[in-house]
Amino acid sequence: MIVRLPVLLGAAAASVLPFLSAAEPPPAYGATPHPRQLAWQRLEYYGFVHFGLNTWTDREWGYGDEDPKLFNPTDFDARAIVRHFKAAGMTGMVLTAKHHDGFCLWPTKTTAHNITKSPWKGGRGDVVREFADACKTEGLKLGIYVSPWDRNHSEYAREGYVKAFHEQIREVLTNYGPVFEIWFDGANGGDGYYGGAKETRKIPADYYRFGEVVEMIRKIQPNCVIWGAADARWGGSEQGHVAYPHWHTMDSQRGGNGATGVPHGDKWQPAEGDVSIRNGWFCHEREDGAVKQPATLMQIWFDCVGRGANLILNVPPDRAGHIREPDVRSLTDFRKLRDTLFATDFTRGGQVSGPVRANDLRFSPVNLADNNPDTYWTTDDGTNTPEAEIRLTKPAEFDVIRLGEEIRLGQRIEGFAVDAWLDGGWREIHAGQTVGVQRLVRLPQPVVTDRVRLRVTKSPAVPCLAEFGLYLMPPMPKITDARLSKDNADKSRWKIVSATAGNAAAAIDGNPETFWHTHTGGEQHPPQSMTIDFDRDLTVSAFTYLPRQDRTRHGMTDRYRFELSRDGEKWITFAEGEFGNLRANPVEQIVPAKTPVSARYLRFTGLRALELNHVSAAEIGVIERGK
Ligand code: FUL
Ligand code: CA
Repeated sequence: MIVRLPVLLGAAAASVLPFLSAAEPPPAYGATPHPRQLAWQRLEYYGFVHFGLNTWTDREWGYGDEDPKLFNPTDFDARAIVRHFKAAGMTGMVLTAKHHDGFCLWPTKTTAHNITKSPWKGGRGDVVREFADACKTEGLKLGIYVSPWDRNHSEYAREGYVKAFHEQIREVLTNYGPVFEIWFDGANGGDGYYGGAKETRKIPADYYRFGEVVEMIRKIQPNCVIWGAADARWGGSEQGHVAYPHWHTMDSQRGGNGATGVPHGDKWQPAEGDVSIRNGWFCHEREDGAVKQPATLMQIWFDCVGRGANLILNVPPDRAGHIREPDVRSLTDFRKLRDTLFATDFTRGGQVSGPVRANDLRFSPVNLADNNPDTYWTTDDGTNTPEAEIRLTKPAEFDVIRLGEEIRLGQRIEGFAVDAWLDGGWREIHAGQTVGVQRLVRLPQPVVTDRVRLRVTKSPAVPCLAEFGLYLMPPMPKITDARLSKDNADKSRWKIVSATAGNAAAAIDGNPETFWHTHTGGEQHPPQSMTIDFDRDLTVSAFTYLPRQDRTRHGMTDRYRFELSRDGEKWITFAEGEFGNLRANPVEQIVPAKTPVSARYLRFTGLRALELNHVSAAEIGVIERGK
């Protein structure tokens, strides 16, 4: 039968309509979330805090030989940081208690490379404790990142380190109260300090013995979501977005692509999109001008949360221990935009009609528009592609559609469409695929109507839909391409003097899409160089390197040398070193000078390739003094 009821009648209607019978809910379909995963999927949005020795060395990946004395924030206040996150609408935060450099931000017994060796608070500080207390006071959840890869530990790649690593996990999960998520990063770069050995170490398969780790965590904190090793997965980019169509499930035998998930997979393992509000994960003051703007964050929201993944947004403190001003502004304005967008749901108060499972009003389509994720609409077995109609209280203008499935019964829907009543007929305004815990659609332009129809077009079992909302996007500033720092010096008069191979001009054409590579008639292996003439003297305060942006890592160079010359004959080495984390996050790298140097010629040399055996660069640039 078809019911026509105003939304507000809701459950009370059942008692005044005695002919309606009580029905069984549909049986669960396929894999379903564990309660800890369901609770986690509802958290939606939380912070990420990368803080540690890299904050002082201005690097993304420490080598492991950094002096713990460097860690000395002058005005660290965990509470102030957590308050910013709370004001931003976040539900929690994850702290890098140990990054790849091995430095532990808590007084661990497992290694001497820890906070007790820092002058901060006379060696009696504990950053994990301070964040745990602050989160508790402010009502946010605390998560912890403990890097498996440890470039400091002398026993890394041997049994001794595995014990220490497991013990580190035990410490952070035992001594600081509830931890909602533990993060196990997959990076294993190979080389490092390793107690002075300074070598490359390879680890055998299953080296970290995550099976044991999971077992231990379940005993200490059964509600803790294990990211990267069990309960939740990487969304496949460090840009925050996940792919669409998007599945919460994976294949228990073969895994699958984390960005898309596996359709109707047998293992529930929802995705998290991770991204930094800055270019890098650690705070580099030079990146103050490149903080992601609210419009960019909104785009990320649609491409992450709007596809069914959780968003973890990194907002790293500086050396004072503060979240920097541009970051706070962006977070605040982004929150305002979201609040404005979701303040009015035009389906509220509307009249909803559609088929109901066994005429039981618990399964009424009214549940679509009650803004309650715990109620849902479903139909009789076999009615897999039903339609529901909503008559709005008055004509409304909207351009955002929000849908959500009752995921406790599994992820089902593979196709849906939304129609609007326009000029006396139904017109399809959107056709989509998956829904999952949440699907947000932005229409190409606003629609004005007072009648909307939702059609499920493909589902292997009866759909169970919890939410359907319509909203209007507030005015949004244009997204500007921030791939290249706007401080880069003008290159229009630059010329290539020479290159050992390849089309080096592509690295100074200002176009992030074109790149120099030395894969010409076979691979020209590193080292490979190119020399640039600035056409005048520049006072160089930093170099920039933009890795190729075409999603391949061939020739991406993670070891570099920059040399400068006044006359093209006598050269000085300006900087030589390593770009950390290029593989996962190929953003523009900035190499600052200790003191600015005046020069007319620049030679860039790629010393090592991430993949294959040649050198590539999308852009080489210079930041001048005072810029
Ligand atoms: C990556 C790490 O290598 C980065 O440094 C950062 O911690 C990011 C969240 O994960 O894979
Ligand atoms: Ca280029």
